[in-house]
Amino acid sequence: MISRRRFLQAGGMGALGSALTARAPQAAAQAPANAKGQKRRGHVPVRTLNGWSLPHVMKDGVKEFHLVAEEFEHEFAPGTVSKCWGYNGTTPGPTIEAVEGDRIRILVTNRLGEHTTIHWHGIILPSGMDGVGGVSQPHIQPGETFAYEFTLKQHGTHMYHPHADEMVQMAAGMMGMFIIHPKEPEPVPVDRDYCFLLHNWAMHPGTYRPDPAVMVEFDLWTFNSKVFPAIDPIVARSGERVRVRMGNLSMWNHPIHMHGVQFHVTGSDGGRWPQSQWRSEATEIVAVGQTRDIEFTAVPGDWAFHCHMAHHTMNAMGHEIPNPMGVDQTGVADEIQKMLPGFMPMGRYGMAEHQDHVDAGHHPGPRNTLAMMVGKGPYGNIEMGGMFTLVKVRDDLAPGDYSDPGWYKAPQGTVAWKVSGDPDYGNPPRRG
Ligand SMILES: [Cu+2]
Repeated sequence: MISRRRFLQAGGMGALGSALTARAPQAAAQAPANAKGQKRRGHVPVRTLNGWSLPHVMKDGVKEFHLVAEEFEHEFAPGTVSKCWGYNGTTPGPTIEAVEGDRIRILVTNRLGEHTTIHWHGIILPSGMDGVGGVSQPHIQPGETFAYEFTLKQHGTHMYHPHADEMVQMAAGMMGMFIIHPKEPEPVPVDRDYCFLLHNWAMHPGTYRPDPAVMVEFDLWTFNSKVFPAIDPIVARSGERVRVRMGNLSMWNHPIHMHGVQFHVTGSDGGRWPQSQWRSEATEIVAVGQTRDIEFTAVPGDWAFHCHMAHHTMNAMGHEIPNPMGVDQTGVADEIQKMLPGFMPMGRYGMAEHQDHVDAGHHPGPRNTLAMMVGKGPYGNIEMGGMFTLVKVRDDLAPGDYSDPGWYKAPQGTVAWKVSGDPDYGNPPRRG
């Protein structure tokens, strides 16, 4: 109950928190209350950023899902489309949601030009249902439909992906999340439950298909196959308890960083951890093949939420360019302009000017290729791309409202202000 009271107080609801604490632990164990003191049974459905959950049908007490592996056109953000592979028309495929103890059947139809399988990553099941082509089953040939059927014996944040020509099929976008809710209500319930997958893509500038042979120099870094500014915001009402579940099926580890709070790392493939194992962090590495759940109490504002690898918050860029930092290019620019009339020298003082040049049309760039840094906020260019979104928390948001509330209006006196325009202002100490 201690941490429960702490989170309610952090949300400015101290009085309510004390009242709840006083109201006997056994009631809480039966039907946990949420931040607004309402009793709740069962779980909150997960909210897949830019995605969806797969509906099922009940057949003889079995929850039956149907995934279709296929190719389609996918948009990473307005301005870049690609032929991708995924499930049921989307990358990532739809999130599968079920409850611990469920018997489930998943039909998998292969509409690709080559064979496939699906591996249920982190899920405890019979060996023959594990989906490793050639080991646990024959491959699913083009046109065939296979059934996987097993009983869910655990809860947690899991994933699914092919285990056949993996390098190609995952590079093309085949993956999804598999969320198993616990059978019993959670002792510390959450009000909002988000999930997404981390991935990387070798979408070389000017091309329309991911290159599966690339191992290091990727061009696009995505949350659920979208890049900033096309990634949905994580929206919450002040004081709500928010969980964000992340899975990584890319080829890099991603230190995911959130501004404005110390979140708790509360779970993984191993389910929700005992509260004694929760850790306070500001950045959590989600390693390749891992899942991590973080939870926090929503604090009003617009808060950046991103991978902390700086290149992973950029869109397509040339990786093998000479370093122009500190180089006076004025003489050279005249010469180059004779051959390339649109050429503009850039990067002497840094790269922030890149966004202004692109916005002004000076750098049209290759076809079907997003600018490296994009986005406009209330105070100017955001200069981000890739794995970046915002946590948007407002006092007046209705419970269950996930729509983008626009930009935060900071209370007067709470925004950093300009003191001087003189570079020699003041007397800052310098060592030595
Ligand atoms: Cu990263």
